[in-house]
Parts: sequence; C-alpha cells; structure tokens
Amino acid sequence: MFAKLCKLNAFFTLLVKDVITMEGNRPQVSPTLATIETGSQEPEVEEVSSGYDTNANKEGEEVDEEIEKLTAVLLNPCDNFRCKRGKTCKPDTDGKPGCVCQDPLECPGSTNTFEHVCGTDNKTYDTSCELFATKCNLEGTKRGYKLHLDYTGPCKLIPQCVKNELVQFPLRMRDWLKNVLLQLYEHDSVSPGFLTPKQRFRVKKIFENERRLHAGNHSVELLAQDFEKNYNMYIYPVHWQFAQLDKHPSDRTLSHSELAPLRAPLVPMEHCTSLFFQECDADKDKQVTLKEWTSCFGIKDGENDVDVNLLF
Ligand SMILES: *[C@@H]1O[C@H](CO)[C@@H](O)[C@H](O)[C@H]1NC(C)=O
Ligand SMILES: *[C@@H]1O[C@H](CO)[C@@H](O)[C@H](O)[C@H]1NC(C)=O
Ligand SMILES: [Ca+2]
Repeated sequence: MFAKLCKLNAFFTLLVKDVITMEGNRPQVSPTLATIETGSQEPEVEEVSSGYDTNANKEGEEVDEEIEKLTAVLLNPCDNFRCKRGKTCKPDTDGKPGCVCQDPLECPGSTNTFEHVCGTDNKTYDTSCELFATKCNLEGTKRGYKLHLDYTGPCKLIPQCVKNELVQFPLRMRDWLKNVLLQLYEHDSVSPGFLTPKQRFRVKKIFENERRLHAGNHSVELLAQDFEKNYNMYIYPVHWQFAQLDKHPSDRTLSHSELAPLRAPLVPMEHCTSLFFQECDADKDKQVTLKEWTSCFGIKDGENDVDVNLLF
C-alpha cells in the first residue's frame, strides 16, 4: 500500500514550478505539472501596486519610460491592478479600476487534464480559474459559500480511509518530508538556492548521519522502527513543512487555504489525506496549530521538541 505522495507548495516554485512526486517513498522531481492555483499562495490584494519610485533622481531616459508607463496606466487603468482569484479588473464609469466577478466562460481553457480541479460540490471544473469565478458569481448564496477547491484533477471516487490506513499515513508522510528535504539538500549542493543557509545547516546534520534510513519502499514496520531509533532526524522536517505552509499569514496556525497547496494534490493520490488533516485539527476549530501539527506526526511536546525556533 505505497501509493504516491505528491506535494506542491510555494517553496517548490523555486524548482521552476516543478512538482515533487513520490514513488515508493523516493521523491522525484518531475517538471510535469504546472503550479496549481489553490488560492492560498497569493495574498488577496486589491490595491494598485505599480511601485513608482518617486524619490530617485532619474536620468532622462528613465523619465521617458516612466511617462510612457503612466500614460499606459491612464489609458488602461487595469494595468498592474491585481484582483483576488475569481475576480477581474474593470474600470468604473470614472475610469477608476475595480474588481468584479470574472465570467467563468472567460477563463482560459485548460491545456491538459492536470489543470482540472474538483470542487467541494464534487463537480469537475476545467481550471481553478473557472471554479473561483463560479464561486464569485455565487457570492451571497449558500452554494457559493460552500464551494471550495477540494483537490486537483477531475473528481473521482475516493475510497474511504479505514483506521488502519490512517495510522500508516503519518509514518509515510514523515519519512517523505525528510526525503524531500534531503533531496533539496542535494539539489542545493549542485546549484545553491533550494535551501536557506539556516535550513541547509539543519538538513546537513541529517544528510551526514550514517544511521539514517535511505529513501526507498519501506514497510510500515521499518518506518515505525526508524522513527523510534532516529526520532531526532524527523523533528526538523515536520517543523519545516509547517513553516512552508504558514505564510498567509504567518501566525503559527494553518487555515484550510494554507493547507491547500499540500492537501489538494495529495487527496486524489492518498485517500487518507482529508481524514488525516481533519483529525489533525484536534479541537475542530478549522485551524491546525503547530502543536496539533507536530502531534499528528508524533513529535513529542513534553521534551521541548515542539519548537517555534525551528520554523524556518
Ligand atoms: C513497495 O513494496 C510493496 C511490498 O513490500 C509492493 O507491494 C509495492 O508494489 C511496492 N511499491 C513500489 C512503488 O515499488
Ligand atoms: C464524485 O464524482 C465522482 C465522479 O463523477 C463519482 O465517481 C463519485 O462517486 C462522486 N463522489 C461522491 C461522494 O458523490
Ligand atoms: Ca497561518
């Protein structure tokens, strides 16, 4: 029972929008899927942010360029004006830019099936653009309120997750997080930029540890054994993943939309994903705190192993 674990998050946009997939607990970087817009990656800005630098002493040429830019803005007030997903910019009668719901029919069509998404209404949308545009147009209705992106790919029958499988899920995921970091470390050694110096320092210790379990298709028993034996190696990877997701905002809790980049590509491949994240929110407040997260992965709080200083 070693289905693929697939992950995609903000961090991996560094890998030129690659996806890290995982077969038999061995992560592989594959340049196949385009980033899937789950919505949480981008702050929901509605303000103009064209960033004119008014202080600088500009040379003539630059001034010309600025004037050209300003003229363009006057002609098309929607240039550089960003709207949140599902909306599009439209100038009002005074020519001021504003955001209105996008017509789902105006979304660019999908170029391959990877771009399809399944909504919480169990309906397949051609692209995430179509889903969010649909949601926007339903604003104020119950159906609109309940519509979210459930997972990437077309809707399909997701088998129920049974207790025994649910127990195995964090074991494999924990091992996989460690392997993803180790792989980033190796990429970073060839061309720096995949890890920050602080991250690199942490992962180096795991990488150089002779006793570590190497990536492979390991049995659940071996994974459990290794967790007991090499417990310390798993602490940072679990914190690292939390920090990668906790960015909108960085408040040490994960909302549904912050979890989405990890959850959405994983659900169609790992049928226990949804239940796992549901159960992870122990107090059912729809937010996964650092304590809840680490506890889901077996990190012990009692011995100061849950450490906010490891969130980088
Ligand atoms: C992993 O090993 C199990 C048996 O130990 C086997 O059934 C499964 O097909 C293997 N998966 C991969 C991806 O090699
Ligand atoms: C969701 O849609 C898929 C594909 O149409 C179907 O196989 C599945 O049974 C549906 N799931 C639910 C819970 O209705
Ligand atoms: Ca957060």
